[in-house]
Parts: sequence; structure tokens; C-alpha cells
Amino acid sequence: MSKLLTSPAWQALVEHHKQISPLHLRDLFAQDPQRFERFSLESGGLFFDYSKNRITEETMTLLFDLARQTGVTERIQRMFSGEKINITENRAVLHVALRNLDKNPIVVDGEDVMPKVNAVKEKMFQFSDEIRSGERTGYTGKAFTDIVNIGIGGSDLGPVMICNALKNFGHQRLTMHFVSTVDGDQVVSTLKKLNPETTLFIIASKTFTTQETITNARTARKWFLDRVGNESHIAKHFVAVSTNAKAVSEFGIDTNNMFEFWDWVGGRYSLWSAIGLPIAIYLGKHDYQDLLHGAYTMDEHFKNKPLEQNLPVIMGLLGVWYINFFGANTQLISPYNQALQRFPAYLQQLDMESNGKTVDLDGNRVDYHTGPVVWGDAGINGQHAYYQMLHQGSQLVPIDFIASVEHPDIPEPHSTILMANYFAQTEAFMRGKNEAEVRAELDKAGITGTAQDALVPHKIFEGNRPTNSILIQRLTPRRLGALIALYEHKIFVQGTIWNVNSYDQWGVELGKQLAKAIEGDLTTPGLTTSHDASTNGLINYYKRNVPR
Ligand code: G6Q
Repeated sequence: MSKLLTSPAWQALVEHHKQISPLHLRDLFAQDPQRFERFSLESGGLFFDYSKNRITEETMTLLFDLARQTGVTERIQRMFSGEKINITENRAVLHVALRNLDKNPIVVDGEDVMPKVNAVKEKMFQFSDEIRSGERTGYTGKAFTDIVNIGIGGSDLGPVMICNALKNFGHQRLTMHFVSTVDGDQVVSTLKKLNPETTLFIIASKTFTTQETITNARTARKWFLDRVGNESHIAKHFVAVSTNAKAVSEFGIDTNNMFEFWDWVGGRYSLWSAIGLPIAIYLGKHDYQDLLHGAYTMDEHFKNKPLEQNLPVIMGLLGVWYINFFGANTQLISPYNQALQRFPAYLQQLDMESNGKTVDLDGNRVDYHTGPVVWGDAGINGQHAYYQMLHQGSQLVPIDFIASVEHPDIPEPHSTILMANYFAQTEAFMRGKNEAEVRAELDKAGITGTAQDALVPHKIFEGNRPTNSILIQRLTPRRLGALIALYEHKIFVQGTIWNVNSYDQWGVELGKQLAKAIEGDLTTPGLTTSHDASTNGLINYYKRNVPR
């Protein structure tokens, strides 16, 4: 058995779980009028209520013991000080340096990285100011109207999520487009709408070797040249964001038009780096800095607060409680705010790519569950679809409910109805509906006797289903920055407890290698025989039937 499972804190939690699992949240609320005050806190403008979780004060004490015993506090310091905690890639993990607003030195390999971080930020701000003001123009002197970000995974999901969430803060003249998939549909349908004179392409790729991105970038360049006919205009319309200057210049983009970042920024943590260029262009310097400021506030909270008052620590521990002790294997993210519709997809990558690991930092296979399946969509739509399973299905699915208090520019009664649903759902998940309540309801509806008896079991809701509620005063760049950093650090806490490397992604690298090999098979005539029978069969079926 692993060190984690035999540790005193884990063993104590195993015992404690036996006492907690029969308890119902309804009763826990009835017994303790202070439960809401006891299990809620505020940080970075985010109000976090975790009282509707299957916990008591003793649970939290034992979970904090687990955090202490697994060295969460020490590891936080190690990350912030630039230590190479990404051991399989021998890299520091320093997305926090990109929002280090107090500008304290952060040293990697003997070099303070802050001067170069700030220099790239200044270059981004100057560039985005010029685009926004219309001072920097396309080749015919017209101001840019459309910005196309070509990137995938970490070079796409953060910027697209933020530009969607903060539409109210975006520049009126600018329309943002994001092209990620390689099926051609996305790039072709995006380009159809555009005028080359007023379109700026940002080619965003950490490695600048990702097949999807480079293929889309080539298609965009061809589209541009076919219409413009002069290579020299490329410089005004194509910029790159990358760590790989050589590949950028080989692609044909002048490295003066490249915005740099570094290997210590993981792809899924890179929206804070130059990968955030589309965000800076769309929001402008002030609001972009506010986004960084929000994340910085959460960083300071995470670094300095004791475990017991530390929001990402609490959130991480609650996740561990359900995954490892209640056997929950998914986590639903339910935003009650249309602007956050892309947030679950963003978190899906952040969490699943970080903690979707089965080998620990010492190279041993783990004997406990690690990262959950993260999923979700706009909560109110979910209510009319998959919430049925959440209320009455056989699996326990912990849910994060996220909403904002103010909804500027939305006429009533929309916000009130939205929020009524938000509160009603968390209450229903907690309380459920017991037999007496169901019978009373049926009596009232005039359904009695055997008809009532037959219906009762179907209308009972067990409840006791855990939820976190996050309330944001208003979805601003600053609050969104804090929200993203909250989840980043929650993932860090869980990765630390599970003793996995949350910062590598060999599964993603595998996909990149495999596709390259099979691309050759698809373009070689004749039967393919080098794979297993199924893969050969599928490839050959495709080759026989694809129109040539
Ligand atoms: C992120 C992942 C992955 C990556 C993409 C794009 O942590 O590694 O999503 O961001 O594969 O990679 P490039 O930015 O190198 O094109």
C-alpha cells in the first residue's frame, strides 16, 4: 500500500468516513444554526459557501491534517520560489510569476525572470494599444476589425473562454475569432467572413510545431496571399506567440512580430503569458491588468493564509474527500451565467490534463483515484437535461454552482428567475424530498390510496448531494482572474496530496506523435498492414472510400 493510504491522516479519514456517510445534510443543518457562517468564506471578491457538503468540523480538521501531512504548505512555497517542481520535464512552474504584481524577484536557474516577463507585457500593451486606437493598421491603412487567434488546447481555451466571458469589456470595433480544430470547417467558415485588409492573425503555439495550428496557419496565410498577392504585407497581418523563435521565423513570421514566453509556463496555464495577447487586444491594458490583479490577489491568499482559511486548499480537500472516500469520479461545473459558458470546457483541460495521472512523483503506480472527470455547461440548461441524473441517479456527483450577483444590462425578471433557480437547486440537492413530503404533495393533488403508494418511491429525492456555491458580485476582469487562479490552485493542492506531477502531459504528446505516424499511412497507396487488425481495417476502409 502507498505511503498516502497508510498515513495516519488518511487512516483517520477512512474511519471518520464510516461515521459521516449515514448522516444527512438536512440534519446537520438542523443541528447547527451556525453552519453557514462556519463553512463559508470570502476571498478575491469570491464568496464561497461550502456548508452544503457532507462534512463536520471534525472532517475539516482531519482533511487539514492530511494537507499538512502531505506537505501542501511547503510545496506552495516551492512553486512560488521557482523550484523545478515539474520533475519529468525538469521545469519550474511559474504561471504565478506572470501576475506577480509586487514584482519581487523570482529566480529560475540563477536568473530573475521578472524583467523579461515585464518586458514582454510592455510589448503586448504597446501592440494592443496601437491596434485598439487604430494607429497600427493593415496594409491598406485601415484599422483592424477582426482578430483571429489560431491555436489549440492551452493556446486556445483560456483566451476563448475569457473573451467570451468579458464581452461587456471588449473593444466595440473588434470581433474575436478562434480557430483550433484541423477539420478545416472552422478555419474555412471563419475566413469566409473576413476582409484581409482589416484582419490580424495571431498564431499561438508554445512549440510552434503543433500540426493542427501550423496547418490552420498555413491555410490562413494562403487565403491572405491569394487575396493580397504580396508577401511583404504578411508582416502587418501575422504575429506569433511562442517559445520557439526558430520555428516562427521558418514559418515566415519576422521574430520582431513574435511575443515570447518560456518553458516554465505550462500550456494550460499560459493565458497569463503572451498567449493572452488576444485578451489584451480585446480588453485593453487596464482591464487586462485587472485580470492579472485578480489572479495575483488569489495567489497572495493561497501563499499566505493558513490552511484553515485558505480557499483553494479547502476546495481541493473537499474534492479529495468525495473522490477518495465517497468514490465520486466526476465533478460538475455549473455556471449560472451565460458569459461563463466556456468555463467548464476550460476547467476540463486545466484539471484533467493536470491531475489525470496514475503514476506518482516517485514513479510508482498509485493505488487511489486521482483527478476526476470534469464536465459541465450553462447550469440552467443542465436543469432541463442531465440534472435528473444528479438528483435521482445512482452516482454521487459533486457540483460547483457559480453565479454573479449583478447582471448589468439584463432586464428583469431574467436575473431574478436565474438566481431563484440557482438557489433552489443547491437547496434541493442538499435537502432532497422525503416520503412524508411526497405524500403531503400527492394528498394536495388529490392522488391517494394505491395510486399514491405506486408513485411515492419515484418521487422521493434522497438529497444529501454535495454542492459548493460561488457568488461573485459582478463578473469583471478582476473577479474572473481570481476565479481562474482559485481553480488552478485547487488543482495544485489535489496534485500535491495525490503526489502526482500536475504539470506534465505525456498523454497530449502521445496524440501528437501517433497522428504524425498515421498521416504517412494515409497518403501511401496500397494496403496498410503495420497496425493491429482493427486500426489497419479502419485505415484501409478509409483509403478505399475517400474521394481522390
Ligand atoms: C497544455 C497542453 C496542450 C497544448 C496544446 C498546444 O498544457 O500541453 O493543450 O497547449 O497541445 O500546444 P502548442 O501551444 O505547443 O501548440
